[in-house]
Amino acid sequence: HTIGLATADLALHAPSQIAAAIKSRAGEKHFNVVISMTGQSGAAAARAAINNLLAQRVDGLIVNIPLQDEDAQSLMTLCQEVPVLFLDVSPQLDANSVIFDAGEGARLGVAHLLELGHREIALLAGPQSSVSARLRFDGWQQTLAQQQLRPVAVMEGDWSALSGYQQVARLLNEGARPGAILVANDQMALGALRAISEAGLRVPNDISVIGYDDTADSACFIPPLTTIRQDFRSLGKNSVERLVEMIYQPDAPTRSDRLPVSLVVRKTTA
Ligand code: IPT
Repeated sequence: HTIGLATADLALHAPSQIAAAIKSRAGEKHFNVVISMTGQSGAAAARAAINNLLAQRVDGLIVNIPLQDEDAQSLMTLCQEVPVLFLDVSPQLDANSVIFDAGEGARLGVAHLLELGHREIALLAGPQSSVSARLRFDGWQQTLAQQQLRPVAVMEGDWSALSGYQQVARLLNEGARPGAILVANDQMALGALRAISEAGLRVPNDISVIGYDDTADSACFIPPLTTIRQDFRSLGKNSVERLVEMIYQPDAPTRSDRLPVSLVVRKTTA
């Protein structure tokens, strides 16, 4: 039996760790995994990746590419009888999915900063073409609004460390001095740490930083990163088990499973 994994850019840390976790759980269940990766965002690239896997006659598909509801719907039609499980879609979508709770992750990050007494908070969001980036951003804004707070600055990167570096370097060059920055992933947080250090400022004494993902390297950043943990091994395990169920019980009802996230406090917040 073969599972097809259609994935976002594997040069990014989170998708590569998710792919590794899927591969490892599939191996235990004696399933092969074939991978089709897209470097671009958008439905056309996702469609090409999925067509490529269908041509290899996979028994089921896991799709870890950010998709709008209507794009995910039309891709399900494309797959016909082959079961599809989505990992990066909105929780409202009527489809089989296993997704992390983005609202909860956003709330945990803001709550941690508020407890430390921060009020001047800047946001560094992921690319707004990504569903998860938008859900995290909306969650930050809503949680701040509940305290009658608004972000002191809003930035957007492309998930890469370099984009985080550039965005935060520009903010600091303009003279802004937020007390804390909420960052939508750990790679951009790594770039943010470099920009803050080059501006002659200290983390966390001058500026606190919170990441998102808790990818394997984040505990080794300087200083070790406070972040929102998404347990990618658990996502890999859950998604393979769900897909195998779907392959053997094609008539089971459609379900969206939510995986919890948690705050990991290290040394970048005070
Ligand atoms: C999401 C990561 O949090 C982010 O860092 C980036 O790598 C993105 O994937 C790439 O699409 S995790 C996803 C399962 C929501």
